[in-house]
Amino acid sequence: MRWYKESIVYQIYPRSFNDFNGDGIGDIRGIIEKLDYLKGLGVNTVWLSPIYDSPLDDMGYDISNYYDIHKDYGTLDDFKEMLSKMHERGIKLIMDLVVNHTSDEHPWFLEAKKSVDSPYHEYYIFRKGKNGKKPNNWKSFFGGSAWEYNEETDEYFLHLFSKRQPDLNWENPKVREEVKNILRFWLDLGVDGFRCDVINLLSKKEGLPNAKGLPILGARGIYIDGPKMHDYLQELKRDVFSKYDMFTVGECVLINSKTALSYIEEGIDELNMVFHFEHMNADCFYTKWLPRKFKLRRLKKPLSKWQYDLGDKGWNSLFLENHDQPRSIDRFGSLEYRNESAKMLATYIFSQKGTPYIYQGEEIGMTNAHYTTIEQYKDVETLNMYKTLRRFFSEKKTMKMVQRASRDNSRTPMQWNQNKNAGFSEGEPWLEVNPNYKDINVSDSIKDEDSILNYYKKYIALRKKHPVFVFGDYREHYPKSNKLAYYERNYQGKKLLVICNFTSKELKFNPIYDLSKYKLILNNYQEDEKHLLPYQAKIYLGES
Ligand code: TEU
Ligand code: CA
Repeated sequence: MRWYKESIVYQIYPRSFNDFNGDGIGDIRGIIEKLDYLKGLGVNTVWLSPIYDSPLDDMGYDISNYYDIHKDYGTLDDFKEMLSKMHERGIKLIMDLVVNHTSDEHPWFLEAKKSVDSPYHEYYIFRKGKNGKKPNNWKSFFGGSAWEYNEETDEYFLHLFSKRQPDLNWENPKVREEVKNILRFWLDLGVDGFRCDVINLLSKKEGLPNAKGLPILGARGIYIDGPKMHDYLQELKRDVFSKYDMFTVGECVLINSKTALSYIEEGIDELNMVFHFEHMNADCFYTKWLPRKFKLRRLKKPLSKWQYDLGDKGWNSLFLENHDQPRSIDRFGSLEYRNESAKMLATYIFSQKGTPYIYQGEEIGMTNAHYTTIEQYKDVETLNMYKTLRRFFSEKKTMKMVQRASRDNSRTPMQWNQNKNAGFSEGEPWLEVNPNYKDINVSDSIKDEDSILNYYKKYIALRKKHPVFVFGDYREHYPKSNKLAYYERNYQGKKLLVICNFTSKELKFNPIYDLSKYKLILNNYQEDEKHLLPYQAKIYLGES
């Protein structure tokens, strides 16, 4: 099964993609309307963020029915139609699998919390308090304790995310059977794989011991990459994954390449690849809420490490954006050189070895929301963090932090054209459109030869044409430079040179190879000088 290696994935955040019926919320019919757009871009796989029934406390990452579509998005019939229209166009679909936790409105949890005698009580993780305190010191990823009191049983339940997202008890074989049934249901409908939400949190260490050291970081081996992770994944593989032509990408919190290999190494194949976040610290300390200045080395170092460590043993996933991360131009590129830096960032990340993941809007260079009041934000993490930060900082300082780090930065509606609401919706959008849609939108990008979008198209076409993009091994040059990113890829006698200027100044460099023997196959400028122009990116192809 190698098709996932040749996949170019496009992530759709359905609520903000395209609204068909004018209620201000993106929907499945809206996606169907844009399939030709995706086909034209050249992507061959779509990852759809959750569209299941949900009270939307965490915008769908809190599921109340795994077998149905949220009415905001349409019906199961709409879904089937979308899937078959994707397949007709040679586009595969991977769904989001969110099974570390459910919604607190899932019928299992509604039963579970009623009584310790309920058969569903064991579906979740309930514990008595200790001496009037919470059962242990575990922290939620969204801030505060990971325990919430449940009056009916005089116990606490565990929630590693919002208190409306109780964690499932994977120790319970019934829970694992439920998950397998969910998987089979969607696979039998024809779905081609799953992006597995926070999959490395499933196993909680027996006895639920206190985490030591820093919050969350100290949870490694306790509830991050816990002791039974391999057992659970092996079981899913044995009973489900191995029976279908599909792939999985596991979202793995705080994972390093060594642990990743223990899941994805070829031959083990518990998962096909993982998302890691080490390079997301290039402009912060472990969390976006602790910012620091962007340094290129901090981006290159972890990415190169993963390239070398996975080598030909495991497969990488390549991304700079998703629905949890602010926009990459604001973080690693330049708003002043938006066009050039967006193209450069794409060239840099997607030419490494692995499967590219493009997040909606990245291909037209969308930027952060920068709302001015907290009322404009909708994301639960943002609202929680706002409250926490406000205790320590002024309104102005807090808002600055929110503007920089909020997940809503990448969740603003997709900018299709210059019409009302950027062509996203006829109604009032659920989240405000970024006013820069007059300048940044799909329709104008299609017409402009020099647009980011047209560069993406060219790039994707090249990638499909030359197998060295997919299979070539990776070797980095000038790893210590904070200005230049330069690496080569080699495969079956072909060599690619990928050269990127991460600064707003002209940059001289020694190209190492005699470039006159290479063909310049991609360049984000018309100019081709010896030195690099601001945010210039070039790819050369030659013989090894
Ligand atoms: O995110 C997991 C995750 O690690 C988040 O805590 C992430 O670090 C955070 O969003 C950064 O701000 C996944 C989903 O991608 C996210 O949207 C969900 O909220 C979360 O799981 C819970 O399901
Ligand atoms: Ca709608």
